[in-house]
Amino acid sequence: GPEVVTFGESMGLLISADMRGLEYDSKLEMSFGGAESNVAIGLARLGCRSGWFGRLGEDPLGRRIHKTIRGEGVDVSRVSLAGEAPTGLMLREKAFGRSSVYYYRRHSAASQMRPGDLDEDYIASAKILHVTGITAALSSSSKETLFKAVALAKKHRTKVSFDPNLRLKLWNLAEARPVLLALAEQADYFLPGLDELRLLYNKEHLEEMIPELNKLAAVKIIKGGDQVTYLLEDGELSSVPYYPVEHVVDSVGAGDGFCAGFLAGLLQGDSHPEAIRLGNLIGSMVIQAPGDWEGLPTREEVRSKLSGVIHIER
Ligand code: KDG
Repeated sequence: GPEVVTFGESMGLLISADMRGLEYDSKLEMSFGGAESNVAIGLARLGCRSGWFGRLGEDPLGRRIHKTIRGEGVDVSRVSLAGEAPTGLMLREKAFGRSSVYYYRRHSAASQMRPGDLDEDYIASAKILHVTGITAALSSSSKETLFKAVALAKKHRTKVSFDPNLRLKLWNLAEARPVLLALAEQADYFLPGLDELRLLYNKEHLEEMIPELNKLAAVKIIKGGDQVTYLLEDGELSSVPYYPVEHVVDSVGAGDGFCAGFLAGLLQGDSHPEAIRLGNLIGSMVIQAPGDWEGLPTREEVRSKLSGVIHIER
């Protein structure tokens, strides 16, 4: 089975490229997104065995998403195309240069995920379970499913990688904070953005948050520092510099690209700093192409980019 399994909601995505946005545009581009399937696709492109599962509607969007993720080499054997609810949808615009997203996902198929959907052996046989906080925001049953999946992973000593992915359009900070912190306490790898930590700990500077963060058993990897990713492990804070990016095309999905690179690094036995460096590289490459996952690089693209400096030998 897959080395890394992940699950969550993936949705159709309609994008307005018109600079005045959805209110005026008359033609939209079609794709799909989902933080967890973005990571699964990134891992597959780097040559890792990844699996993604979740509930999709028995509808054109659901079938399209299912086939595309499978076509990327991700194991989708545990995906269920449920009939009773539609696949979720997002609309995105870049009106006047600012990227905004509008969700049409309430009561979607994914929100009806329940703990009974989980395949214990599938999680038990993986090395890593990657999950994000979005799944806890969808519904009480999907939140229960997330906590159950984490419990199953810990029971079978499958490592838990947790990206809080705080989406304030889905729930408010008062609801999200206790749930995300409870998940962080159970993670082996906690992958927040610095801005997310500012909201979760209600503090401005990373130094002020260190005492709280040190209480977490997880290896803490903090994205979105000033041109660096921080590593906080056993009370030691260090940082790994970003790769310079000349032109950012689309920063959505950067965090998922980072996670894919970091997890791929772990799977090939990299040290934490080296795995973070690979995460920084993948993140820097995915934002130089449009789409949430379309720009995720293959192993070959990484190798040629680095002219053989980092070997991704499987
Ligand atoms: O990280 C990018 C994801 O957020 C995007 O692909 C869609 O999962 C998504 C969400 O809930 O915004």
